[in-house]
Amino acid sequence: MNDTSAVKDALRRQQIETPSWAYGNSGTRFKVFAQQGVPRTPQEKIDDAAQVHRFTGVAPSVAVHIPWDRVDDYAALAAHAKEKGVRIGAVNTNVFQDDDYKLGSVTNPDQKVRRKALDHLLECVDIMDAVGSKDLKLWFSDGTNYPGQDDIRTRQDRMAEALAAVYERLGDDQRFLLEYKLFEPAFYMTDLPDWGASYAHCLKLGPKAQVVVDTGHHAPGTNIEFIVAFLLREGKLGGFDFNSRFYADDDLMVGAADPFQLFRIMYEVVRGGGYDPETGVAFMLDQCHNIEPKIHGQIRSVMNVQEATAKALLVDGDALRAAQESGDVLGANAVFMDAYNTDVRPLLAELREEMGLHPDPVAAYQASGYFERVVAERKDGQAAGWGA
Ligand code: AOS
Ligand code: ZN
Ligand code: ZN
Repeated sequence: MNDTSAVKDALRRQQIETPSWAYGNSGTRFKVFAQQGVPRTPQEKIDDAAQVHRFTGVAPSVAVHIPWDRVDDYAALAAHAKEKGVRIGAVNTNVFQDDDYKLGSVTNPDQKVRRKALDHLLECVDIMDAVGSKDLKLWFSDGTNYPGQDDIRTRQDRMAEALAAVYERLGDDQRFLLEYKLFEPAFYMTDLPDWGASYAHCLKLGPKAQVVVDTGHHAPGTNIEFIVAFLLREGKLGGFDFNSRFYADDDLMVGAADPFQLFRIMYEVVRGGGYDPETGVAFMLDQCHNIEPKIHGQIRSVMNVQEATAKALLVDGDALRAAQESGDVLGANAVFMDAYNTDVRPLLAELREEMGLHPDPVAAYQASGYFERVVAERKDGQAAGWGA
């Protein structure tokens, strides 16, 4: 796409979901650093997410995490989001933070634990109904630490059984997004370690089961854009959990470690027809801000995704195809790199002004006084969930 106004139109339609847990205190297993002005309630996390949307114009939804965002009245929580100008997006399940899950959740050898985990997943579908969410995000920490600890194949049977039960419970306009992760917290064997395993389970279940690609969950050197291209072609790419990975699942700001990789991923999204919100590919952030300010970090992350997207949209498709078809290896690569090397910041600043926004979302947020206000108002902010 070369025409600037078409690129801007596409960018105007982009929707990037921020996670409620990005606004709470977070850290490593060594230390959670408490920050000032951090939300005390799920409602306040939504308020912060609304600020990201207010200044970027492209972050209209916020993912919730159960039980971290547990409330008595979910319909009221959805109404609160609406009042603040955003909506609740994916409902994230949590079957990893309970003593019972030491040996796994849905793959646990103990039937009672498996039942408890499944009940939680089904309860999350009830919550989806109440808040009007279409996406259930499933991530399992299940796996083993020692060879022989449990039977790998039987655990796959248990996984399949649980996924089938969740699938059955989904409404017509709901789906689940199945995440995979190479390792951590299990270190010898993970029950859903890669996209192939997630894909195979989803394929068996049907169209309401799709794969989510967390950019931090791969072995070093993995060609993530290949995975994206493959899943899109099969109609199985449900969405992304964007973040940056330096060593393992660092969950740092998307675009920080490897902006070129993010561009390559976004190019495959655009190329594969997964860009428009109607196609159902969810662009979610899965990040935490342990040492940096959180709302500011989310705004920067949204901007990083926007920049990579703008560059991907700028790839001259005709020139690229011509070079590819004539076997012009370096010509094709040059077309690709031209787009990547374009400074898209002026275009995005212009777009924001056209959208009635300040051209510099970070500066506008900092000048708004929101942070100072919440620092004064909120004492004893809530931990995001980890190490609380
Ligand atoms: C865990 O590593 C995954 O990335 C999940 O998406 C997880 O649910 C999320 O990080 C919130 O805990
Ligand atoms: Zn994730
Ligand atoms: Zn992760």
